Amino acid sequence: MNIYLGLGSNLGDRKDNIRQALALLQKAGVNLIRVSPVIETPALLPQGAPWEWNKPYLNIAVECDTPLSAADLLEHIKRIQSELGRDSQSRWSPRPIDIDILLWRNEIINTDDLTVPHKDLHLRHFVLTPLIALNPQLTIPGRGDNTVLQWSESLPHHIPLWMGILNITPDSFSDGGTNNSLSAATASVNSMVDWGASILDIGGESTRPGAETIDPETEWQRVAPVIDFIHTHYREDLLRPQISLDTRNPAVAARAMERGVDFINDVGGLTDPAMIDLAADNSCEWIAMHSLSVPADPQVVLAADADPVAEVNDWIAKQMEIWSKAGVALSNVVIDPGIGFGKDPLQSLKLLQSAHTFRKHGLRLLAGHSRKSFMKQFAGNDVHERDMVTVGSAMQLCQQGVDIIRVHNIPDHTAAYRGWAHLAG
Ligand code: A4P
Ligand code: MG
Repeated sequence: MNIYLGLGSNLGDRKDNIRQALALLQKAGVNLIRVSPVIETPALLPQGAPWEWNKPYLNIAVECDTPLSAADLLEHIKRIQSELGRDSQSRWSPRPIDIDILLWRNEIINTDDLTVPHKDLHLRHFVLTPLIALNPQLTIPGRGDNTVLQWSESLPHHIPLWMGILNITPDSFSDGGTNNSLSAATASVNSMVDWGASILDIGGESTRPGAETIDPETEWQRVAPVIDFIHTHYREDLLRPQISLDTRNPAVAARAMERGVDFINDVGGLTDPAMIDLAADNSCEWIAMHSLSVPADPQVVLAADADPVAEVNDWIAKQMEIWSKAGVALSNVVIDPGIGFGKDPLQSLKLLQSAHTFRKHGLRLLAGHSRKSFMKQFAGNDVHERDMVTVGSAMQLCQQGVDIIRVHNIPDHTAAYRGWAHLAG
């Protein structure tokens, strides 16, 4: 096990403070292995704090290594915090930067200056969400066998990561031309990141009911420029967004991994043997979606009297055995129950209502319910209305502990979440 640090900022240019702190840690001899997505969370405040302190934090976790001792690293941390303007001595007052040592390999450290593992990490959403994104199966030395994912289940809700949907299909853009599509896509990338998306899900093949299948080369030509744009634009940024490629095609997935994507969002459910081989041979993360047919075929659905929750749970258990045998690291797999893929609207609704049950397998969970037809009896086709229904459902999914929520409209979700989270505790 490596070393894990937690960084938080709720004063000034919060993202830039975290970037600067990471750069200064590197200069001090810390080798950054992986940086988690950035999350925004309400401030955890001491009793009786002035109301002006209630400023949301940005938090991340980093996996790293260093030849420094823990005591020496703490000295560097104190120096870096003061270099970045941390001066107040008041406990938990707003700060440009806070750096905590969360985990130090498998060690337990208890000195006057240092308590590692950090004393409250198993109780804090804003630490658990970034750690789960790095490795959901991390355990906390001295606290038994529970993984960070299991610790998060004991809390009343879980902070999700927002995944923004970016469809690079001809009918997604009214003007349709290649250059216009790329400039529209790159503008969407930048605004989604600014609004708080951690992951961008790029899709070159439509899987909606009635969609035509396309050849792998056409699919690749659609998505590659957007992947390249994100790489170029965020090359120097330690807080870059993660890239997910929405594909069920092994040839496209392989090319995307060579280009450097973080996730393959496989609507084929990681069932194609060629996909399983790729997942076993790479450290890329994999979203495995349950489906009965892709593109979604309204005629191919679970039996009317089937229990969709039991069906998906059985499928997950069966697939986990197959993946393990094939050498896929289960900590890299994220489960998606596949809303609308082989389920009628009521079955899809049932899956969303019971989403938390899928997390019992120890894997992360993604929900992709945005604007889908499960809402057709209680929402019209107007995009704004569908977005509002999507937002309302998403807040309940936060309550259930869903790890990644895949949506079209990022600003509506991050704003609604900010309100919901301040009351959720
Ligand atoms: N110390 C002991 N153990 C550690 C450790 N594992 N890592 C000592 C770092 N330092 C450790 O810490 C005070 C002293 O704790 C250090 O000098 C060191 O000797 P500090 O960072 O200077 O002060 P602090 O942060 O005000 O106190 P503390 O107890 O570390 O608080 P936390 O746990 O850092 O909580 N809300 C949100 N949403 N997000 C946040 O990140 N952070 C805090 C601070 C409160 N609310 C928050 C967040
Ligand atoms: Mg601290």
